[in-house]
Amino acid sequence: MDDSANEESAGTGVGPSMKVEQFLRTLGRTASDSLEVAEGMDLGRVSIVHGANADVIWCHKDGREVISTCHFATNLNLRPVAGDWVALHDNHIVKVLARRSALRRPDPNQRDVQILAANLDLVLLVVPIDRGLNVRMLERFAVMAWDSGARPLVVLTKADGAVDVPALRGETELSVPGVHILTTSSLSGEGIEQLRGLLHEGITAVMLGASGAGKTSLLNALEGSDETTRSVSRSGEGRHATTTRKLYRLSCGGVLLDIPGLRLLDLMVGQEGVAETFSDIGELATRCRFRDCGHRGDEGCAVEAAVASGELSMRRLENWRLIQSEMAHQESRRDPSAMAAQRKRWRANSKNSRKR
Ligand SMILES: Nc1nc2c(ncn2[C@@H]2O[C@H](COP(=O)(O)OP(=O)(O)OP(=O)(O)O)[C@@H](O)[C@H]2O)c(=O)[nH]1
Ligand SMILES: [Mg+2]
Ligand SMILES: [Zn+2]
Repeated sequence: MDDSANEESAGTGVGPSMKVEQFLRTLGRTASDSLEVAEGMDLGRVSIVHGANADVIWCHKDGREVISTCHFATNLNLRPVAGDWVALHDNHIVKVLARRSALRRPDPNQRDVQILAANLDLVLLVVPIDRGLNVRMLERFAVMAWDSGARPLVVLTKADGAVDVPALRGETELSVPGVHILTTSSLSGEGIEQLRGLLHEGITAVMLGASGAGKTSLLNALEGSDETTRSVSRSGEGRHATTTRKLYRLSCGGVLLDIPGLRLLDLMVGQEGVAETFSDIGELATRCRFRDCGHRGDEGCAVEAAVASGELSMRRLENWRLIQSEMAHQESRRDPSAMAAQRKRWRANSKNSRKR
């Protein structure tokens, strides 16, 4: 902590650095965040990145709130993304502070991963239910959310156009066990107040969902704002789809990041996220005869027995298998030793299938 802050807390009344503290809380700083910047620097939060510049929200020592367009060098410690906390000096980002959570996807062009948003507490899995529920997509979003290090929350949108909401909620519960579910409509306002209640001060949330899922509409419903939303044409090509990742400070106290819709293949899969999302399969697997059971025709497999008895749906097991193989593929692109391990697994699998 710098000296001026010490002096401030020893003094009386609300001084400038107290104001800075209050301001940082409205930017989503939590009690557990230790966000220290060097003497002479300011602490800010990235709202939006465009090219080699980022809009950063910060607060002058005198308590004035500022949004500056700041330049960052390509050799900065990390490439800033929306939600990052940064140290500023003279309209330059000098450092990106360590992230406590981050939403990632495989980089479309490179072998690396791309960070979509940083320092999150909640990942809203925004899934429309006006044309039924896309369970496959929901499960993948959940995996990605758990992997980010933040907590997932399902937001079922367009409830005004849904036929059987209780049944859809039931299906959702089975797909993402243990995750809280909200049903909303940006049209009728259903569920918006509850969502506001969850997005209070100290919470940073990001909306994860397919294009056209209703993310920007949710933001507008929460804020009474009029950010342009996608108008979906019959061909499915909507105008005004969100194209940038941007941070908004909500009147209910929280911070919300709106990001462009993702496609199925954009999704990142990691071990932990799969374990959390498919905890029911993990639980069943403890009862398989062999500890390394592949749940694919193995003897004494409790997972497949559960499918046979109707306890677990075949669809869910199939999606789990698909995600497993993609995970292996993504890992192998990043790490040559994983590639070797994967080949070993493939060989084992083909042996198993020959046995069958
Ligand atoms: N009936 C109904 N339509 C909705 C609701 N929410 C959004 N829509 C419509 O769905 C379309 C897509 O909404 P957006 O909010 O732009 O979707 P988005 O998820 O932000 O899409 P991208 O920015 O492309 O990722 C628009 O035509 C909205 O009017 C809702 O609650 N009910
Ligand atoms: Mg949008
Ligand atoms: Zn098994």
